[in-house]
Amino acid sequence: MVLQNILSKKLLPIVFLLLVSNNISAQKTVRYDLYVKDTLVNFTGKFKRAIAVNGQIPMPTLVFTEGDTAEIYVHNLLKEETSLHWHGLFLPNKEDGVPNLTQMPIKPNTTHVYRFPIIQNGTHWYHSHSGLQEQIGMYGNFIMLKKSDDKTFRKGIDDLPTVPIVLSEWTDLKPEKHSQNVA
Ligand SMILES: [Cu+2]
Repeated sequence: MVLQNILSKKLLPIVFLLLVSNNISAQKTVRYDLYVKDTLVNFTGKFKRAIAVNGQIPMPTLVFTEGDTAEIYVHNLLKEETSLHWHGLFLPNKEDGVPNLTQMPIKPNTTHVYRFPIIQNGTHWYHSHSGLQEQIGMYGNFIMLKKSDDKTFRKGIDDLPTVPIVLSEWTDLKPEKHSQNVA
């Protein structure tokens, strides 16, 4: 009798709530960990400072499907602040990655988590929004695939294998100096 009471009055609403919340969050959370670190590159015969993320330039290609939740952990291993801006994405303002405007800068040796729903599809890119870090390596592809039940999904086209390509340039000049030269 006591057990039955607990079940009916206390547990059942909880079980019901769990079922409901499970349905709401049925979509996938896709997590990436990005380690931002100083590196040296040699594209011209001289070693120059650059910034690599997970050891690579451009930064890793991030792939999601519309409807996913993006969860991106940014581990700042630099000796300076950083930030990441998701170019052309529809997202809550606080996830937009503009330091001192939509968030505080990511301080050295700290981790910041960007979390936002993917509500569009297409090939975009992401980049640092701090100083001129983008110019020395912090740019990468950001791909949002269509859902397979999307009304506009073209079988045989949207499911073809794709290879993302980033075209970029390098100068041995410090970007701060370079921008003064062209300004
Ligand atoms: Cu941008």
